[in-house]
Order: sequence, then structure tokens, then C-alpha cells
Amino acid sequence: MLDRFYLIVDRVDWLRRLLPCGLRLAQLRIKSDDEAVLRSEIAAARDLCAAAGAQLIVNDHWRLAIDAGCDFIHLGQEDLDAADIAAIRRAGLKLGVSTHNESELDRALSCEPDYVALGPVFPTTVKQMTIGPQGIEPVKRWRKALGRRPLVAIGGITLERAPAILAAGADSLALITDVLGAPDPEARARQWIAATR
Ligand code: 3NM
Repeated sequence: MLDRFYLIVDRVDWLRRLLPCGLRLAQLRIKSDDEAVLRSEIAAARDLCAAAGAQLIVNDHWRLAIDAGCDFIHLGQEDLDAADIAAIRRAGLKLGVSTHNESELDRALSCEPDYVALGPVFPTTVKQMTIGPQGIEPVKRWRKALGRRPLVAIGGITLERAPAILAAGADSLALITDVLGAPDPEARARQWIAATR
């Protein structure tokens, strides 16, 4: 089972700060091509999360995640084109996949993912999206389509919006700005943990 509070970070320093607050589910999403930096950030994140009893999910860099002995990756639709799903499975890693419409959902399900992410539920400032905010309604549709497979909602999620998204059927809420952009990220993370656990 995924924790309901799923934080996405772009550098390992955030994990140093927020794992001690009780964070249990983190995605390392680094948009860099510098392999040395990536390897050292992934290794540090792996060790920090293991020590804290938290689940680390590595975005995109599946070969490096396998090399580092990580056990969970996340792929966007573009990443899926380049990824070798069979190799990822052979290496024993779990897999989460992003989706934004029904055809992407079909494609994701053909990979037998360990969760499906749906976004953007609300407007997001982090990522240039080709699709506008979808609102709560698709969360209910995805819930039905997924059966027991875990559903992660993403995009513009705040603690205030969390109850409605969970009520619509999301198992876990992935977010960046509501915590990392808060005046006091540690305090905001603690609020999330208190409200969702
Ligand atoms: N993927 P925030 S939305 C990384 O819809 C990402 O696939 C999305 O950040 C998708 O919580 C998004 O600040 C950004 O909106 C999430």
C-alpha cells in the first residue's frame, strides 16, 4: 500500500529535511542529464529512505535505479517509449505510470503497473501540461477502471483539496508545491502527515 501523502522532490536535500518529519513516500524527480549527479543523488536518496523506513520511487532514470538497487520507479508516458519494461520487471522493480487520458490509461494498464497516476487534477505551475486541469470527475472514472490497483492523483493538490480527492477514490496524493513552496515546508509536511495517517 502507498502512503496517502506522496511527496515529489527534485533534490536529495529535501529528503534530509523532510524524512525526519515522518515522510514515508517520496519520489526523486531530477531533470538532469548529468549521470554522475544523478547516480550520487539516487544513491543518497536510497540510503536516506531506507534508514527512515520510507519508500523511494525514482522518476524516469530506470537504468540508474536498477544499478543503485532501488525497488520502485515512476515513468511518464514519454519515458515509457524509451523504457524496457521487461528489464525493469526482471530486475524486480515496481512501476508507477503517469496518465492524462483514457488512451494513456490503456497503455499504462498494459504494463501491469503497481500504481497509476492521474493528472493534472488541478492547475499546476510545475509542469507545462498539454491538457488542462481535469477536476475530480476523472478520479472516479480511473478508480472504477483500476479496480484494486492503487490510484495516485497529481497536479495542484493542496491539503485543503485532499479530502475531496481521497473521497473520489484516490489512494495517494502526489504533490510538490503545497509542501516545497510553503513558507515552512517542515510544518506543512507535518500537517499533511497528521491529516492523512
Ligand atoms: N506531473 P504540483 S502534474 C510532475 O499531471 C507532475 O502528470 C503531473 O506539482 C501530471 O503539486 C505534476 O506543484 C506537477 O502541482 C505536480
